[in-house]
Amino acid sequence: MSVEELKQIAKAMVAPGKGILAMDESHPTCGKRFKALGIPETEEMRQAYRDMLVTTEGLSDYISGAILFDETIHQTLLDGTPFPKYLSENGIIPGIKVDAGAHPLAGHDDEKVTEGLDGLRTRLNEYYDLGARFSKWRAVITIGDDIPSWACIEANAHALARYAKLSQEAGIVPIVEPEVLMDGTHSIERSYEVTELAQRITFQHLRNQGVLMEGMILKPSMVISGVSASSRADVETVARETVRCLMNTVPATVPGIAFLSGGQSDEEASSHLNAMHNLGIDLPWGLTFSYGRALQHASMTAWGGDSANVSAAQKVLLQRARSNGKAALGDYSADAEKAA
Ligand code: 5MM
Repeated sequence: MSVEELKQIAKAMVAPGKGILAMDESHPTCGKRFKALGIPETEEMRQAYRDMLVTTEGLSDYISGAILFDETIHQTLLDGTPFPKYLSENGIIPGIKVDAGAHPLAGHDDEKVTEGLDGLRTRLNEYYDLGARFSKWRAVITIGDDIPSWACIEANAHALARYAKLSQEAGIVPIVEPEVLMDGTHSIERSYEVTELAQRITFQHLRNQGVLMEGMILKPSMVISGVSASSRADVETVARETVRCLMNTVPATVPGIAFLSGGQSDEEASSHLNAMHNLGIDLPWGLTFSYGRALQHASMTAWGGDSANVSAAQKVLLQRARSNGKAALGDYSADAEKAA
């Protein structure tokens, strides 16, 4: 695949008013979400659930791409159509999570490094043949009294850069996801400090490995107060600080930035993105969403593992996708969503 094709795919992933559906939960994460709703944690249920998500009529009006898990990219829909084939025939670019999860970082209690580089070149070529045109790798950075350590930031940035270059070599657009967790009591100022550092060092490593800026997407967390902080910054402040951070770290040649929701409520995730588009700042890159929970949670709850609820659950998913699509244009209103 040519550089031009990588650029085109990256651009299509962040087309105006569209974002990415993160439906790449590993078995433990998917199991946790199913268990909380009393849904059996089986392969058949994961297939039925993800079939429900992707067959939502009109989804491609707001969703440009879907990130799949290894199991899903090898699975078929209930009617026998392979997931990647169905997605691309229905206007949604298939993507794939390629990391092997965050594991304890040696010598650094409470910190993690994402693994999965061994054999990655071969896996990427296989995923390309299965139809994947973008990939995703998530690094996890925790804020605490004495963390993150330099070792954690460096190790994760290096792995992200190696992964990104391997993806581009395989003709696949990498989504680079350095997630700074919301867990904790930290202030928004501390969130800014850590997020800016993580992004800055990640881009240093991306450049060191020769990653093509025009052929990648950044998937960051927002600059936001810790979920257990005694007082939490308001929507306007989160939007302003997040954009200020990105302006300081992300080259203007990167075509797009697609946020994770990270445990924010549905309304918060949409309101923050919406506010970023109403700051009166001319943004050099596309700015959109790549939400997992903030797109899926309400829909999964409505579905509850019962095929009788498919159409109700799809309605909920479409509403969340539409709201976030509007937020990506600065046109979202929480009140209008409630009324709908
Ligand atoms: C959908 O969840 C993704 C996979 O997580 P695990 O590897 O832990 O199972 C996750 O990477 C997700 O893509 C991002 O965190 C964004 O999801 P949220 O829910 O934070 O928007």
